Amino acid sequence: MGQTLTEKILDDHLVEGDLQPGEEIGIEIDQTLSQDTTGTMVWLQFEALEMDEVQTELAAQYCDHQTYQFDFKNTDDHRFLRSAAGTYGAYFSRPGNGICHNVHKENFAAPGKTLLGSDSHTPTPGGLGQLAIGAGGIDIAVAMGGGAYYVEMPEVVNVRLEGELPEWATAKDVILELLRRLSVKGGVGKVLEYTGPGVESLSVPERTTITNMGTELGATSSIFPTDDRTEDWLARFDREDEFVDLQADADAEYADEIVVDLSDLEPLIAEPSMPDNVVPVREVAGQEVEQVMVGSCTNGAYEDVLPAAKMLEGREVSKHTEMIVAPGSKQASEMLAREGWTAEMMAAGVNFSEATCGACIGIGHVPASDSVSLRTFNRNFEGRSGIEDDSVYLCSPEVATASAIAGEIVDPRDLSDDLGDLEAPGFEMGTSYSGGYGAGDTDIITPEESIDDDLIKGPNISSVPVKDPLGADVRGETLLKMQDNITTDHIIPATSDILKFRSNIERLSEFTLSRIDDTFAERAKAADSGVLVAGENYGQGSSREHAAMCPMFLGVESVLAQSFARIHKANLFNFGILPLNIDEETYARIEQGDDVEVVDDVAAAVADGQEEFTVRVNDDWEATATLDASERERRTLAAGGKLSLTKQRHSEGSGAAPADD
Ligand code: MIC
Ligand code: SF4
Repeated sequence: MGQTLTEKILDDHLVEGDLQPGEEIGIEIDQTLSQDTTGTMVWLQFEALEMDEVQTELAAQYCDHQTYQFDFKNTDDHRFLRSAAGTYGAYFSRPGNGICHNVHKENFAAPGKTLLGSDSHTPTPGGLGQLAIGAGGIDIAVAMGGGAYYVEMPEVVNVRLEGELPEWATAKDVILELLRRLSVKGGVGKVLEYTGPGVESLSVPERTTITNMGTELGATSSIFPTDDRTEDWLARFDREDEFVDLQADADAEYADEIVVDLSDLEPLIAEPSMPDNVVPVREVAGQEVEQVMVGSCTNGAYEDVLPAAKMLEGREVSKHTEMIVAPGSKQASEMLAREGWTAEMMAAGVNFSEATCGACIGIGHVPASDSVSLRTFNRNFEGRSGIEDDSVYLCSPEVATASAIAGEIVDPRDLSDDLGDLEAPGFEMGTSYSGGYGAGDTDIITPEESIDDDLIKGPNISSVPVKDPLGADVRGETLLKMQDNITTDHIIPATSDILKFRSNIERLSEFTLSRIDDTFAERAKAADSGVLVAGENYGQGSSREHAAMCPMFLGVESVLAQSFARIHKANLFNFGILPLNIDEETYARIEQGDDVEVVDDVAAAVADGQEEFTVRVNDDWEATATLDASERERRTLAAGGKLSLTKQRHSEGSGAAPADD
């Protein structure tokens, strides 16, 4: 039987296990990436592993989320990251050089290689045939140390693209259509592999918009085959020698097939406050829009901004609306500037931001109260923009720009009818990226160019908390009962007032779950130990391991949920928190404040491979909860987390870090 493209790449990198869906596999990692808000923990954990240098083919450290450096703590983080990259042999991309996914795609992403990144949108370069996966920081640290990455073998789903996009429909509408059909948990445990005749009609930047936002489906990764367009993309960066022809076998078998006829698509929009609240733009047209933002790792390429620039040529942004363009990389900014598009857009009333994540997580350009903000980003979780009760819509640059011109949400087809002379800009590749455009080179410090040979830690950079091994008793108050689809933005918000403590867990933990209940941290500390209860898809969204570290620091012993998001579940194991699955009935019955006890000798049961646990509530009623964990995850949990396990092995003298098998 033939193989899917995903299976081929996994097979090439397999160090443990079989490629059977649901089985745990270990794979070798060729490249890693980390960014500023997860990177400090990555390098502190790498330091704790006591390795001299990075072992992967390539490791890259970006500074992209908090580049405005409002506080010295951010600047200290950036300096620490530069020093760590230099000390241990990683590439360092300076603050302002762009968003990790965009800069990685331009400079390092390579077909057929594996990439592990401490950011959930790491799958972006799947658009050029790289198998890229997002994970928690300690998993990146272990991979940098030469350790395998362990993940449940995903089901590979064939997303067959047919036809071609009609005028005004875009790659963003392809992924919004999938979100509309599958929901934010529809991709959990899956890799979405794109095939079919529609693939060749999409350029690499369009493909990467789709793979980037596959994360919103909860997918482990998303990937396209390679072709002339991939080769052409690499050649634009003088990297054509990295091209590899990659296709699934003709007789490959997929777990499922989804057909998307591109020619049926129309401009779509995700309404507040979930990326899967997708409707045709025409259904919500007419609402006044106060803010429009074009950019982010989803739609921040030069080619994504170009349609906006063309649409604005000779026109103006409405007086009702502020329009901000935040290109995804400095290289994209430089190209737009040199080709005159920046000036054109400025004349139309657009403001430019540096190439940063920024507003995507509420750092700058926070919307006004009671206002609509239209963004080309990938997430619109409530409050993420920096104001509670926000109204953030997600759409393509074309819809965003048309709405900026109209001052209200509008389907660009209707605006072009109104204006008479507004043509669909189409999707055009940039003329040349290399030679002439310097940002790619000047803002990346290679390991050879490093100016550091020691770590520089500012006063806010503390150490990584380590938990004690799992004990026999897991018992405590239900500190919080939450609904479905709780995001890591709920657990540890990323807004600027909070983000500056990412390197200081004691301070950061004070904000744990504050978006749901601002008394949580205090109550958890007072209770000393406790559990959390949640519905489906607990921990969706970002890869931030802080969402496990902080609850652990506050004494949370277990999370009882109907289901978990993939990266967050791995992070719970990595920080020694017991993730138990409960059924709908148990979820409905447990109340906040209830006393929950896992009846068995938990440490022994976890180590023995026990799957079913009895949970006693208020010494009154009992229910069964299940632990779905591999042997390796059980060992990690029993030790109190991955770092504890590694340290334990060190002190027993059983091999050097990274201990992971
Ligand atoms: C996000 O988009 O939520 C983030 C901020 O990029 C996170 C990483 C983080 O929390 O630092 C992610 O996607 O993993
Ligand atoms: Fe940055 Fe937003 Fe992309 Fe996350 S989703 S990497 S915050 S631009």
